Amino acid sequence: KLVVAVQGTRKQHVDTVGPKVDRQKKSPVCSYNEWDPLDEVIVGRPDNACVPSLTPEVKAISSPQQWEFFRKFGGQFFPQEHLKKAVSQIEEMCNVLRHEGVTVRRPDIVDWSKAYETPDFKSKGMYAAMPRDILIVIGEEIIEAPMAWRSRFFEYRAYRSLMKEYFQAGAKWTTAPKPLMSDELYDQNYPVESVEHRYKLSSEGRYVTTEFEPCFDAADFMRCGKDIFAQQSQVTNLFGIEWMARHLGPDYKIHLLQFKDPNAMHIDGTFNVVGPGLVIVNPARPCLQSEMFKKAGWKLVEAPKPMVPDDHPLWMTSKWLSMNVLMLDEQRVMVCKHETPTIKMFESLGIKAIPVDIRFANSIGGGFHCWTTDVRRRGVLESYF
Ligand code: ABU
Repeated sequence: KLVVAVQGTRKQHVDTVGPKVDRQKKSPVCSYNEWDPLDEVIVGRPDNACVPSLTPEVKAISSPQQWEFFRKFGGQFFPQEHLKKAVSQIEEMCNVLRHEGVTVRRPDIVDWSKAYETPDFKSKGMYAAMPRDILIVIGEEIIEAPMAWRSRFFEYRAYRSLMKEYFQAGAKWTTAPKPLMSDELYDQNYPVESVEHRYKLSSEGRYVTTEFEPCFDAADFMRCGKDIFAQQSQVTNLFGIEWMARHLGPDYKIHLLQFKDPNAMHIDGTFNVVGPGLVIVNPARPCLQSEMFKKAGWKLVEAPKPMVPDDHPLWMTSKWLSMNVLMLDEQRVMVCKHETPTIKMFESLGIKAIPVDIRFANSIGGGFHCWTTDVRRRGVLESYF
């Protein structure tokens, strides 16, 4: 007999090493794509969100006009009045999800203003607002991503209570290799002064993150059953995509997509798959492989121009959050209540819009897709491509 320590007990004798779960019961974690009927979702928290410092990786995704904000507020909380409004908007979003029959789970509240130091760097935290960046569910497995920002090094701590609970109930729980985030991970001389130069660099596959060690944000992957679409970006390197491909093995095929996007960070404001063979594409960030989808019979629909006014602060993102929607199933989409053209576009596709207002929450970096990680959708592994 093997002897293992089981959580919450002294040593126990068991016949085999393995999870103490009822194997007849279904895993609480299970999702294969972005549109099957949603049963359970994690919604992020704006609480205690802090502004990251203006490090090379932050500079690479923000416009020079925003740098003064990061210089002034880096390491401090986002403006408190703004955060209060974000908290109440996200509470309302959770209520709407519950009303639509979805179980809502939340990360723990953490003080992100605490300074920390590893052998390689010093930083403060950022937030647990965007679970889509750190967690991805593929089948019955939930994977914690090896994110590239130093301010996000300890973000996983806010999700540990949930991860332990899902694991104990039968989910497969993986943390990808944690990056050191030493200086070698970042191109210290990444030229961010001109947008034109950034276009050139990204077309050559050069981003601020080097290939020193694997890193990725989970939001750079878009799940469509056996096919998963990924982009290299300012936070996701080829080493990280290779790790994911080998980790998932032959049941899944990862397709590397390229877009004309000088600030690439997260595929879900660029190429959002909302149904089998149905993609909302960003007209400002053309996909170099769009022919491949057309040949496969997929429908590519251009997102309408975003409606967000110029004076509304969007500190870490573009206006294209308008297309960063969350599918509740193939017929229902959670979409910004002010984005009338986007609502009309979905209605013309026969998809009912569930309008919600999270504009103040958008300001700290994400739309409905970013603010969530779907934990369980009712569906099976299929091929759509
Ligand atoms: N995950 C947020 C993406 C936002 C943008 O593409 O601008």
